[in-house]
Amino acid sequence: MAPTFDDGNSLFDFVVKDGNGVKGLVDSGITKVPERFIQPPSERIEKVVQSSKDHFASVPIDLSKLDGPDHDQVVEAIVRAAETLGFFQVINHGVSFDLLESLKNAAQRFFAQPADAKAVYLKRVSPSPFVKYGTSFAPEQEKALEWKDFVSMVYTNDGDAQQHWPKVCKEEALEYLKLSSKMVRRLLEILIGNLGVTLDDSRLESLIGNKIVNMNFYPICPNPELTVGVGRHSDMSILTVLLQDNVGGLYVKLEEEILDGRKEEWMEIPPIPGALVINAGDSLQILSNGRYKSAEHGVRTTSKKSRISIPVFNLPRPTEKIGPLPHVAEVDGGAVYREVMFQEYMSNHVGHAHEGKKSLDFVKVKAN
Ligand SMILES: O=C(O)CCC(=O)C(=O)O
Repeated sequence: MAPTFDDGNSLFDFVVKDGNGVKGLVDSGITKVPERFIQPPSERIEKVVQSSKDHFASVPIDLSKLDGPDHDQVVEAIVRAAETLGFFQVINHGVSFDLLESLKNAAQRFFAQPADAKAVYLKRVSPSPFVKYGTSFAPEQEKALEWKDFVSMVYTNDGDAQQHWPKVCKEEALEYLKLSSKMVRRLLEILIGNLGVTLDDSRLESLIGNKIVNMNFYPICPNPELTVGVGRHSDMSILTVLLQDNVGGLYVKLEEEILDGRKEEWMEIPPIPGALVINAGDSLQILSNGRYKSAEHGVRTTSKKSRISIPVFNLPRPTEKIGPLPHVAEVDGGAVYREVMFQEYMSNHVGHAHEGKKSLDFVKVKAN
């Protein structure tokens, strides 16, 4: 029989503090979503549109063509996607289909473990500062919890990853991180080059040298219309790479310029076998003085099937200063963001519940 939670606190303890997660809740046999997970209507991802068949959200960019006669068109497609939607999908990205499959299986293995095996990585008890298991984004700060469990693995070096990351998924996660990093470096060079700027190797590496692999698990949800898997937010990264399974649920919010006066709309980034999803993060928006769009996105839940996604966040190193590139700010007639040390930006971002692109306000230059 499903457990009864007498009050919100015992539910919170069961899901968050004891590490049973949303998966534990669903496995216990609940038939309706507890109050604590019900999102106010303004936070639900409701007005959704399909991307048309020829839209770059659903037509992947073939990165192998960067080495052939279509090089310029591919560069243009990457730039256009980063300037408008902030999202695109890629194939021939250097991560094999087999590895992508193994990676999804590895994530399934992690979450299929009993709660006790996962709970050793809960925030306050994890044996390693590099591994954290949890649920939702900032449970203590959130009025309504997100319908998601996750494990987060920070990369420092191979030795630390081999020693500290969970055995059931570390090999696949590490390989994925390494192979996708080569592609990220190439994409970054293209995007920075398009701004008319050349950065040396060490600066480029510092901008994406802080890497985190997450594995997300979204259990089936009895009332998907009331919940979110992930609330609307933007990433702190320069670029995020994401593998999703075939369930679907990732949506990007269309920016006002695209909507042309229409009300808020969300476009699905549909699953494409073998493709990886790329999105621009806040750091890239800041660096480009707002020319590239850090995409506001979120995840819907479903009652049909659980879902897996595996993002790699390619972030600036903690002591790296991020601010608009001087050349771009000069051409644009001024910087719209102030410069900060990335760790300051990160502390502000992780200290708050998801709230769209609000984290960018932290560095926005106020108009006089
Ligand atoms: O699961 C997804 O598709 C997106 C995940 C995400 O936005 C995140 O982990 O920040």
